[in-house]
Amino acid sequence: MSTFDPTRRQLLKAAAWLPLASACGRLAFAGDGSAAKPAQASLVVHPERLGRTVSDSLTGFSYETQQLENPAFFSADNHALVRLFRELSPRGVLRIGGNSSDYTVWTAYRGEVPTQRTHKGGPQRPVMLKPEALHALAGFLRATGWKLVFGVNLKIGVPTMAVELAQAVRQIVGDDLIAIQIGNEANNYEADYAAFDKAWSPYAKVIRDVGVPIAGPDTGANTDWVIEYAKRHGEENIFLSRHYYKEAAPRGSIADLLAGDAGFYAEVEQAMQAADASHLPFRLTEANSYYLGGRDGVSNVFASALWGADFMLAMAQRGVAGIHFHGGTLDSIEASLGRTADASTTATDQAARRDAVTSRYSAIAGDVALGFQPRPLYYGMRLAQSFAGAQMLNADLGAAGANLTAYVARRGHALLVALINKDAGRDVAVSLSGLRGGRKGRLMRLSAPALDSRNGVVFENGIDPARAGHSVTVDAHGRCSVVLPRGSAALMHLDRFV
Ligand code: BDP
Repeated sequence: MSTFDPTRRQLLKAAAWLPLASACGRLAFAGDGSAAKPAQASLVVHPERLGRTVSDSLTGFSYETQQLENPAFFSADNHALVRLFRELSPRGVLRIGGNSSDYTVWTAYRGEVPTQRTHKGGPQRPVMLKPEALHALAGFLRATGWKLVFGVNLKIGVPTMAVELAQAVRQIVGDDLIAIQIGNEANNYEADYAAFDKAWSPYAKVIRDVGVPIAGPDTGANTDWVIEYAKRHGEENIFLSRHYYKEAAPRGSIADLLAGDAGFYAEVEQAMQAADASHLPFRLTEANSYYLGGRDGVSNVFASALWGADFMLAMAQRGVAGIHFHGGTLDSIEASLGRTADASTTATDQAARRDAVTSRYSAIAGDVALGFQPRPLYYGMRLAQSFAGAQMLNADLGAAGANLTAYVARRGHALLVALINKDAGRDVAVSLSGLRGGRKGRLMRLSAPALDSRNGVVFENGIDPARAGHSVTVDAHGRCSVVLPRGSAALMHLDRFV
């Protein structure tokens, strides 16, 4: 459990609900007189209606190749970052790529490398990737237990350099490498799928010829590319991939982010048909709230935690095997966009200084010099990570008009229920039914003083789920009620459910 400044008014107000809200089976309200009556929602659990199995490696991060220019960043000696990765997931996947991967020169390559033309909005200088950075990265992976997906350059047009880099990654990182991807968001620089395929094929051939596994197409948006790629190259690949951002940063807002993205969910279902037909996992190898570096006051506040938890679980429910939240230092992201980072701050406290050197959407803030700390999004990822390896169950949610989502899964003998109240204006009382009568469990809340809070995020998960949060009991009829204050979430863990 993590607590920062639990002194603000709204948190106290939310806390006033807690003892009553977690008393499953008895629904009572501790309103302060000013709050409207909570929306009355219902969730009917159907233990027999099995959904997808959630991948063990649901949780992922994505960083720019440029981040490797400082080999001390992804290094076993970077204990604070190692700990944050390990505490998030024992089996996560780190993807290295982004715009800077298409501008990367492998310094051990002895062949000719043409000078790359720069474009407005993209990197303005090549990244010089040195072998020592890959050795340090290999140590980081061993220390965290995470695996790697690594992107090599397509745009520069030198397959011989790409294959040498791919081989070096394979040799240095060993079995911790899942796959090499070729090119980042080629939809932004190839005219159409056919042009991409033509440029990509010689790279894929030489990389596969030396026995290094590949994945792709790592397109920024086009789901039709994923489908076409699966048809043509499914058998040669370890997984299929694309990226996701809700919108460009200037168009971002808390209300927009929390509204969800039904259009994208439908696209994911199409991509999953292609993935299932090719028997391949589908990963969102780069994703976050808003591209162009994220939006201050949205991507880095508590709303992003609720969004992140909901997004991960919505994806897991549809069968997506992994979501890689893009982030890293401000300079690495700004450089990927052809901009110069302004990390200056007048703040003297360590937390604010770490925040200032970090890209706006990053789930982890900090750098090697200042150390690292979780951002709100990190806690949302943690909630969703509880579902990794579990079996999703289909449940019927009656949201009573509130912006509420719910996810149910079975893990071993336990039942997991995530309830996410993304509504900024309404508290919600959820009546759960279809549960096993008399079962006991824990309710772990994810909350913060307000949706726009940068600090003060609390997720009551603790190290031992049997003692975390508050105890709950299902009544003899298999019912139980939970009150979720507006802009908050909860994870329920019921023991001996099966
Ligand atoms: C993606 C790029 C990444 C950028 C990100 C952004 O792959 O390098 O940092 O957009 O715009 O398209 O934030």
